[in-house]
Amino acid sequence: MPSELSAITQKVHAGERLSAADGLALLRSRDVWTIGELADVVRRRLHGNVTYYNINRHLNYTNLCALSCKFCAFYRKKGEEGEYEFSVAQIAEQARSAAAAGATEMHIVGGLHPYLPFSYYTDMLRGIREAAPALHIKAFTAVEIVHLARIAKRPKEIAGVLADLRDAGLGSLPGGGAEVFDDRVHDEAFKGKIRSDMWLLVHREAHRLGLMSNATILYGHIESLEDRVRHFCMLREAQDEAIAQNFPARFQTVIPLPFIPDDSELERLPGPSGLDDLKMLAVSRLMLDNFPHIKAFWIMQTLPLAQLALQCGVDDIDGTVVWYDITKVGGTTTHQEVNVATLCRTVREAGFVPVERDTLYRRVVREGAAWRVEEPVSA
Ligand code: V47
Repeated sequence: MPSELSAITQKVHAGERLSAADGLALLRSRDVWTIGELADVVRRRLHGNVTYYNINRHLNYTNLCALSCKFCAFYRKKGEEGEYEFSVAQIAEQARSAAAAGATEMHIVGGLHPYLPFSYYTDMLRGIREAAPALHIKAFTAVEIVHLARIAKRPKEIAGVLADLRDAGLGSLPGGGAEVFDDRVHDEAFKGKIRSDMWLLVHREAHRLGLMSNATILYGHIESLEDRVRHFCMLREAQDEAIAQNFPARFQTVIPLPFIPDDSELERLPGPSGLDDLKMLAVSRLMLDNFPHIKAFWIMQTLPLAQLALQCGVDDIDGTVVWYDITKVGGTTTHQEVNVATLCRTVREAGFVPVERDTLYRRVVREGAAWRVEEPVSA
């Protein structure tokens, strides 16, 4: 084994926290098998041989966006070909059909729409609640929450706006919009978006209110390895704080997102390689020792690579998805679906036991068309 990883190996086996320097050494190393094995040690300590999946639906309610992030191929401007926004009735109908097909979660995010009023968002949540009462609504990235606070004319009241959304039916926050917590990268690739301090503040307020959330890191574009490590450390500190303050909720999962260059302003870049993907998932597991779960989002990593990632620290393969517009197969295809049988086969082939979870990582038990949840299956 290369000596550079020996000290880290000892720390992992002793259950010690890795430093930023360790994180950088891991990301710089080409020894992906050792890194994967170490991450597997941690994931088995936490989850044994279980791998989680869920039956969900993604919904991107509009692609109209006030921002023009260079890495993003999803946004459209008013009047541009392909722009859309769904009505509350259309969204409620999608929720009804998702619930009828057995989904337990609806994951909803969209662009920062320049004209829709705040009531559209609360009506959307209430509409889904009415159409599909059992469906968990995981919606709105921190960037959207800040946008909603602005259009509600309460820009300083993030907690109040989150409470209104929660009262209308919001169940948790997804992890999107974090990108990479670095001001240089921010100003170059997603200027106009909130910075790391606001992203973390929104999640802190959510946790204080009892709303669980996730976190992402978008890698493989113009960020450095040091930026990635700093991002991990900032997330880890934020979770330490949520734990120390005994907030009623905290981060559940980190989802490393490989940059997909197609059709974006940064499409000259190659995007990360498969080895980089595996390493990022494994290093996420190793660095984020206070995050219960590491999720591979097969839409972005592809299902075959997500399967391999299960042996490199990943314990969650996300869901059936069905429709996804933010990154598209071949630049155009929004129908991106995998059925439960395929998800389970993928997990079993990798040597793990598939367990259906709900958004809060409770085991889902199905009896015919009905489902219920059991006690939490993990910390
Ligand atoms: O916020 C945008 C990213 C995110 C690109 O919380 C891109 O469970 C790669 O956050 N290449 C949305 N990524 C996805 C997301 C997510 C996915 C699955 C589960 C969860 C969860 C969250 O996708 C955006 C942005 O960071 N993104 N464009 C791109 N070209």
